[in-house]
Amino acid sequence: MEKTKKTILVVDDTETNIDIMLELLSDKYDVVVALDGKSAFDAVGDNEVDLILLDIMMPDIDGYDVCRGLKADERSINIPIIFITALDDEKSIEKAYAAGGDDYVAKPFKPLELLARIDTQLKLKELINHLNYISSYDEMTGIYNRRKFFELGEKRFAQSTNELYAVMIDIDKFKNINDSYGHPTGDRVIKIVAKTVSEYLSHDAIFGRLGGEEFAILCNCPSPKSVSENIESIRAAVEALELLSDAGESIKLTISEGVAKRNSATKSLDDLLRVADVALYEAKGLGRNRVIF
Ligand code: GH3
Ligand code: MG
Ligand code: MG
Ligand code: MG
Repeated sequence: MEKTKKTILVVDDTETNIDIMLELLSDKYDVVVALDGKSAFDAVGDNEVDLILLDIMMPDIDGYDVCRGLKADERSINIPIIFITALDDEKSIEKAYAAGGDDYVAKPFKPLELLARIDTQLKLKELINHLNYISSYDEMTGIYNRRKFFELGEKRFAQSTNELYAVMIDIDKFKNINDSYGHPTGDRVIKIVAKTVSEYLSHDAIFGRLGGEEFAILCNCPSPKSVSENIESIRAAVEALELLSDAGESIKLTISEGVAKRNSATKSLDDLLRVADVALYEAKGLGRNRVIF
């Protein structure tokens, strides 16, 4: 079930401060408490935290270090952090923002102002999440869009050696599908192909829609044989789909795939995709509905 209340983590070493926060926040938010820096990291790991209220002066790890640590971690980088502290000199405020803090409230604070600042940070976070989503995913299919595919692909290329494969996929004679059954059916076919391919991929494969009815996969695999088998299974699965047009006619659907394996001549992701694209082109030339490795 989707959770209705947002979760706020309150990090403070003084119990009275915690009690004040619980009193102020508990009606509207789920509140999680940490009494020191180490527990703050644990709490972020264990809960889906939406925002953090962070004290600065604490024994062991101070608030600045907690903030730096959380903002350096991919998993917590987008959680807004509001410092809430008795320190109200300019240097401390500057240091808090330099550590990655999103806002700063000095104690004693005005309760309604704090609630408003929390609300603002939560709205900003939602907006950022939404922007991240729409800049990364293809609206029609829900898989990575071209931009995200290349962003993740470049990273993967930099990390992987020869066990990296690229697969280019293109729907065969797709223009005919549009022409015969209409554009909305064409859209439906694109979605079904994306879903079918997804079902055959391991969780760490990078799969994106590069445009129109063209897709690409990047995957690591120790054995070329298992890659070939997997890619062939995808082709066969698409061919076996039983699709009907809106008028009830059976739609014949196939794809062609070109596969490339990284080797010493592959200097970039573009090189690898180019080789896969040449293989795809060959698959088309040989009559489509096939895999060329
Ligand atoms: P081939 O087997 O050689 O790939 O033939 P093809 O007909 O698939 O050729 P091509 O790749 O040139 O055609 C792609 C067509 O896909 C052209 C374009 O009108 C259509 N198309 C591109 N994007 C979309 C989309 O989002 N939805 C629909 N329905 N059609 C699209
Ligand atoms: Mg303190
Ligand atoms: Mg095409
Ligand atoms: Mg095509």
